[in-house]
Parts: sequence; C-alpha cells; structure tokens
Amino acid sequence: MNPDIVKRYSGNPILTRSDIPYPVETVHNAAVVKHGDEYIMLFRSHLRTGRSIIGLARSLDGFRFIADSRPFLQPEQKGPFAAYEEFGVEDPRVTYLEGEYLITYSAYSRNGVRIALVKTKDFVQIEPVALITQADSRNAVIFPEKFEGLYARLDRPHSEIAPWSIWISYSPDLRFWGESRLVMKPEPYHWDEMKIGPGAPPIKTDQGWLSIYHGVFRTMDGAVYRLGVALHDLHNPAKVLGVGDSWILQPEAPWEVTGYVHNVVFSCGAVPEPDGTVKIYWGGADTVMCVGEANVADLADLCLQHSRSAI
Ligand code: BMA
Repeated sequence: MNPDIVKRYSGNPILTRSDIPYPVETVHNAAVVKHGDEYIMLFRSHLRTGRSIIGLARSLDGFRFIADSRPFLQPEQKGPFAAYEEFGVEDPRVTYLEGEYLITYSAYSRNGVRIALVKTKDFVQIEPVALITQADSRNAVIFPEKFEGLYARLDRPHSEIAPWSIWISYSPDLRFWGESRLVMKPEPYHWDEMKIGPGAPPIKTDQGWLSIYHGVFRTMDGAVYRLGVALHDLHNPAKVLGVGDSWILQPEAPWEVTGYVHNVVFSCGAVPEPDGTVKIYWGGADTVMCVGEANVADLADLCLQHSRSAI
C-alpha cells in the first residue's frame, strides 16, 4: 500500500478566513467544479453565530483561489426553504449534468437537517428546485449521469438503530426521489466504524464510479474524520464493486489536526483532470481549505485489490 496515495499540495491551506472579504470564522467543506476556464469553489463558512453560509471563490489553476466579494448562498428568509434553513446552510456539493450545475447542501433548522437542491447555469442566477429529503439526512451527492432515465444520488440518513450508512435513491425529475436502498455500511473495528457519508460527487472511471467518502472513528480523544474510496458499478450504481480497506487521507497537517473541530479531513468535492489525476479538496479541522492530488487509477485499484465488504 502506498501511504501517500493522496499527495498534499505544498501551498496548503489554499483558502482561509483571512482571504474572505466579509466576516467569517472558517472556510471549509467546499465543493469544486470546472466551469469554462475557471475552477469554482463553493465553500462553507461559520459566522460568529455558530451558523453557516456558503461563499464562492474562483481559480484558474485549481490551487490559487480568489473569493467573491459577497456570499453565494445564505439561509432563505421567505419561501418554502425558509423554515428549514434558519440554522444555516452547510457542506455544498456540485454536479454538472445536462448543461446545469446541481447544488445540494445541508439545510439546518429546528426541524432537523435535510438536503436542499438548487441549480444554476452560471453561478449568478440560482434556481431553487426542492428540499429532497426529510429530516434527518446529510451528504447528498448526485451522479453526473442518469441511469435508465433516472437521476441517482447517494446520501446518508441518520438512524438510532443502525450505524450511519450510505444509501442510494433515484428520481425522474430531481424533485421526487425513491427506490431508496442501503449500499454501504461502516465496517466494525475499522477506521470508518462509527459512521460514513458520501464526500465528492462520484467520478467516472473505466472500472466504475469512484466515490470519495468520509469515515469516522471514535477514540478516547474524540472522533477522527478520514477519507476513503469505493467503486460503484458503471451501469448499476447501487452495486458496490469494492471499498478500499485503507483510508486515503487522515488528519496530519497542523491545520487538519487543530482548529474549530480537531482531527478532521472532510471532502465535498474533487475534480478529475484529463491526465488521469484528480484534485481532491478537503476542509482541514472545519477551519481551512486544502487540496491534494491522486491518480484515479490508484484509487480504483485500492477499491478492487485491497477491499473490504461494502455491507
Ligand atoms: C460532520 C459534519 C461536517 C463536519 C464534521 C466534522 O458531522 O458536521 O460538516 O465537517 O462533522 O466536524
């Protein structure tokens, strides 16, 4: 096993609160996509209320980002989303599909946490679609292709009975979702034994859909958030072909070990490049944004050659 399957960028952290032209406490858990010549980053920031908003930053190389002067998405004050966002909007994910960017995020309120979906073509005009789960569910990633005419998403509902696991659901129209089923569980006495959740939207590879997920292990010193990989069948994404037995990234840099929440690397986005590498973005300690690079083939091999069971 290559211990450095993800190579950290030497200029980490790539975006911090001091880079943001409005007051925020943190910059973390960001989605990143390519849009024309630009990399667009949608990042989460805590305010001093302890609640979160979503900002936007742009880059030409995927490493050096400049934040827009105003936040991109804040809790709605009126309309159907308002009652479900009053505690904040968190952890966006972006998928490009059929000319539109589909943005999911966690909407927090006194009614719990559920997934909201909005879309945009240009990152200027935002069109609300729907709240696509009931409480309590987080971490929804939409596949960048349809399957037999249906959109597909992975998400992570909460349960008091079962360990928090990854599920799949399908939709004909992005509004109504169903055919939900469990696809992947935490593995007992393993680095992801406490809970898992989807991270970046799945990436198409020759061997399957590569899913970067987070896994949590509870220690005497609190929880540790790490990243792992799973590979889903290209035609039937409910079928997991393999889950890498080892993590691909764990908190090691000082800004991953210490911060708003210590010992956290948490990904909401990754950008595959034409040369077979992928830029993986992650929040360090819920405080700063970081990036690293990996070979897509190495990650797929880890899922298939050194795997543990999915369920
Ligand atoms: C999870 C979410 C993430 C966060 C992580 C570590 O439950 O709240 O947004 O990064 O905890 O604090």
